[in-house]
Amino acid sequence: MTKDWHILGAGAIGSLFAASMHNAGITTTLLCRRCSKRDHLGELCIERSGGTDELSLPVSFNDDPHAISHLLLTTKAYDVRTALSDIGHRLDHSSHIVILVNGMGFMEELRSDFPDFQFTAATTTAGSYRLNTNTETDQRHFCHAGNGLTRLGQTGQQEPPAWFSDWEELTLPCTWEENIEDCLWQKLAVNCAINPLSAMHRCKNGELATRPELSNLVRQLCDEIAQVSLAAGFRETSMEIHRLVKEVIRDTRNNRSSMLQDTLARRRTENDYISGYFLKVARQFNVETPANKAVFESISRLDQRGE
Ligand code: KPL
Repeated sequence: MTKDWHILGAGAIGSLFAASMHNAGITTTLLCRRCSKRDHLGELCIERSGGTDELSLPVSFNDDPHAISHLLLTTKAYDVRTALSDIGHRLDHSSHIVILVNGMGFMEELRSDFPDFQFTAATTTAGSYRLNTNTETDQRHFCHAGNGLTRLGQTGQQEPPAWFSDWEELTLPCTWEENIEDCLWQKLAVNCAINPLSAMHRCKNGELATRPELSNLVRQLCDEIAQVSLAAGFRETSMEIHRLVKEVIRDTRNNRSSMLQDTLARRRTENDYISGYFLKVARQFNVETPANKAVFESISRLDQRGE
């Protein structure tokens, strides 16, 4: 058993896992770029239907020299590379690094930047969002909206490593996946169909099913996603994408997608690592994807204007 994890990127998902690890008796330290040097504890408040968790976790600063044995990284997709290089001096080939980030494309970047490091990819359907919008303060206040399922894996590693026993103790359900690439692609595919449309139309996920003009667009996106998935060898996603997207829209009907939350907060979106990555794969296999290209370009324009 490991019992010692650092969390880099304690936003909505990172904080949820930090709280869950702490509650499971794991020594959990928040890595901090922004909080003030005077504070040595990170205050977390997580509301859920069964009650509220208020925790104070130890904080470590990126420039601290101490080695990190186990790291969970939960930043935005476009921050992954810089975030990891900021603490690169605290990691080595024996560190275990779990990357739980929306989108795809950054693992390739990390493997080329840090060829000796051991990376585990993860994807989650757990729901959490920030309740206080002032990210400049050290206070972190979130709503835990659903447990979902968190899937972890390493290409070519069928059996879970010893440290995975820590994750099995969490109240958040976690599984080790033999074929994590399929899971990552499936999540990407669902995000491609939901996130850009919900952000462009500033609507909750459920409206993508109830407004006929939007449900037609969802269908067009899914048709293209099915073709690219088949060409890229993701047969199950290709067969299931229409059903999957309908289910996620139904199950998250009252949620604002992460991309809509980013645009409402005038933050950069993860468009390049969601639809952008998808379009790259489509080009590789010479599949035409005009609907996905159009939504990618709309969100890029929003990103450029900072809207
Ligand atoms: O993962 C999501 C996101 O918002 O990024 C979905 C599944 C679309 C739920 O909102």
